[in-house]
Amino acid sequence: VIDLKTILKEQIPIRKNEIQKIKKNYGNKKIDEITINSLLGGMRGNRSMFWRSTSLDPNLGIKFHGLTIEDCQKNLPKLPNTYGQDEKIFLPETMLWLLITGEVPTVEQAMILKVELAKRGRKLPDYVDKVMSTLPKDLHPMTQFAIGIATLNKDSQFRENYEKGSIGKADYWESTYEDTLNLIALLPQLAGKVYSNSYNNGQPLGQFNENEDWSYNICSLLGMTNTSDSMNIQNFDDKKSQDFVNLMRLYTGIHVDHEGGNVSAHATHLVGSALSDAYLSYSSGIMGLAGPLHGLAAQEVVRFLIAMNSNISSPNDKKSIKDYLWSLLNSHKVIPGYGHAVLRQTDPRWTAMVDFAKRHPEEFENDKNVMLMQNLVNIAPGVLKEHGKTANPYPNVDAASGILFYHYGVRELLFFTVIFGCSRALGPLSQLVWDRGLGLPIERPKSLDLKSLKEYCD
Ligand code: CMX
Repeated sequence: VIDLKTILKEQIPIRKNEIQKIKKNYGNKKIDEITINSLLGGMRGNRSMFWRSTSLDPNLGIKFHGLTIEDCQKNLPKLPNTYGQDEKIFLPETMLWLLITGEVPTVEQAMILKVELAKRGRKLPDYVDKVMSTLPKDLHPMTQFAIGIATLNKDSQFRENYEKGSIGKADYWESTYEDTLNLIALLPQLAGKVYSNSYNNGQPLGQFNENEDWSYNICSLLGMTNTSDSMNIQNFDDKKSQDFVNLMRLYTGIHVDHEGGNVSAHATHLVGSALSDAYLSYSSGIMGLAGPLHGLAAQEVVRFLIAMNSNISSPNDKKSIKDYLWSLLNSHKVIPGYGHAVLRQTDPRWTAMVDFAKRHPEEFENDKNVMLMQNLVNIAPGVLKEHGKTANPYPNVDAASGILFYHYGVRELLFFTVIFGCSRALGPLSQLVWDRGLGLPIERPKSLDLKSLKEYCD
């Protein structure tokens, strides 16, 4: 079978049956315990959510249906006739197939999905364009993005069918799938619209090319390719243009999901559990991604690297770097880009981004910020260990991602999170299709008021 929807149609009843059996036979089996610390500590580590596709291993990092990032780089197919294709970098389209089906697509399957997304993404509906054009240019890019996504719910097939009463519960997944694909397909257009609204007086910087892939179109709509689709605002030559598109593919391919409990994924899942459609659900995810403790971290790292570089004589001056880090820690500040709530090793997403820089030495050899980013990994973990508080002294993905985009000219730091938001759609929305397919219920944990909490304190 080569069609994603047909595969889903086959898989859903099988998996639904499996889940029903698990519920029937093991429904009362205990998985975890809730302590007062977890209740008051953001439910950290509580095993209380079902998330089908990804799981975070504290040492190996994120796994996509069991595959590490390295596995995905090896196994996800590279597609023929893809603009500037880097043999090591997979397209997010292939990852979307893996997320939804649990299987690595064939080249043919991935090609069909790529073409289908490009078809669905060719034009932003006029009413969305109009709504977004009226937004203040200085409205936060993530607010604009969330508004654009939520506005698309006018076209939600799920919402329309549900209102008409024309579908039963067993069919909910099908229109959710249509909404999901339509939404993911339109994200390059929405991101381009936000970028031109915020930074180019609303004037388009590029156009959508139906023959190209999803990440290429994000770049062309930002005006950042040297092809005829784009204004080429950075004056890229062929190589730089292709490298930037590959960086975008890499970034948007590995940020798709980080299991279910992170704020953007959880918010999408929670709102979706009320049978809100894919657009409303994911706009909530975007609102969460806009928080400084979640999606905004990459910009903090960029500010930190620039500030450090202006305070030290050279990015190779180990002693000054060490002193700078200690001055941060001594004034009770964190070292941005280091540490993680779950991971206990270097984030493999960081490794993938740094590997990109290492494979393009001529591009980055004079970039002081990238140099500093690469040198820090030999210094910061030692400092953090000596400091003695941080559970994980190693770099997370944000330590590398923002500074690479910055290098290519994305200097509008607030916009980084919009690119993150394009990528993060793929995981939580694949889950939403399965939430409907499996008929998962509305989420409704029990909360305790202070009086009830105190009753546990005797
Ligand atoms: N620099 C200095 N101190 C740090 C630190 C860092 N990079 N990371 C953790 N610590 C401190 C914590 O602030 C905490 O101190 P207190 O006990 O005084 O509150 C202590 O070490 C223990 O924290 P932890 O259990 O190691 O980490 P948490 O799970 O509480 O927090 C995180 C995780 C990411 C918020 C934290 O490591 C941090 O603030 N890092 C820097 C910011 C950053 O890089 N954020 C991006 C996160 C990327 C992602 O989530 O995907």
